[in-house]
Amino acid sequence: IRGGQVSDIREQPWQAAITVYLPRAKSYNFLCGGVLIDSCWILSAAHCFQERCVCARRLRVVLGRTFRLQNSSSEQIFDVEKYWIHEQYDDETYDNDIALLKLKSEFGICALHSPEVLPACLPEPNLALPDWTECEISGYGKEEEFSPFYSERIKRGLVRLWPQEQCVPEKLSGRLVTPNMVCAGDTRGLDDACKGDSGGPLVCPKNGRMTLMGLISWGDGCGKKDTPGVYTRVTNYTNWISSKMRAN
Ligand code: 4AZ
Repeated sequence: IRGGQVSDIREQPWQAAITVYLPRAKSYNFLCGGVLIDSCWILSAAHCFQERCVCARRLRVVLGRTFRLQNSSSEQIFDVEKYWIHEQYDDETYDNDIALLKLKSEFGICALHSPEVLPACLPEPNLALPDWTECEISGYGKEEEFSPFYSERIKRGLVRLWPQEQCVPEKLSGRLVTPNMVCAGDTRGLDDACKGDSGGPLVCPKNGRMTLMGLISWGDGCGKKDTPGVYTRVTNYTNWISSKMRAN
């Protein structure tokens, strides 16, 4: 997260860190953010899984950590049983940039609710929030576009939902924006998602609950003035998500 503030996992208990095992290094490497939506289910961005051999058996999901690399008594760690990339995901435009992961469990229960681990609410399929609604993003991603490091501590930032008609290629170095994307940015030009935050949450208040409206997907740099971040529009996928969960 560029700008924003350092946070505590209890402020974003649905935040997941997705890691991948690198056999050469014999260690798990941070890959992307994710969002806990149910005891055994994590949403993330499809583009996180397109390069390297990101086989399900090499993935591991970490929940409940304020510090990305520091073990904590509140953490819950899971292997991944299987994951699904959206069938219409387009790796050129990042259209349909959504992936669903099923965590491995012995008895059908995976994440246990705690102050540090709690799922985000999914929106109703037709939920449309007013333009410029203030929402929150979070992640362990970079604090500057060209920083060599990911953030060691979880951060959160405040961004506002952009009117769709203002979210156009001219604002995003010419790249296409589809109806499956939603733009959000800080009108002060400070807070924004950045590299490594992908797959993580954009949550907005709805009836007093934080509701998952977006998944961090792409942008033109991080925190440039008048340049929004682009998010997968979660309301367009509630049927895709629930049908996968029901069938599996
Ligand atoms: C990335 O590279 C990335 N400013 C994600 C979000 C944004 C930029 C880059 C939005 O994963």
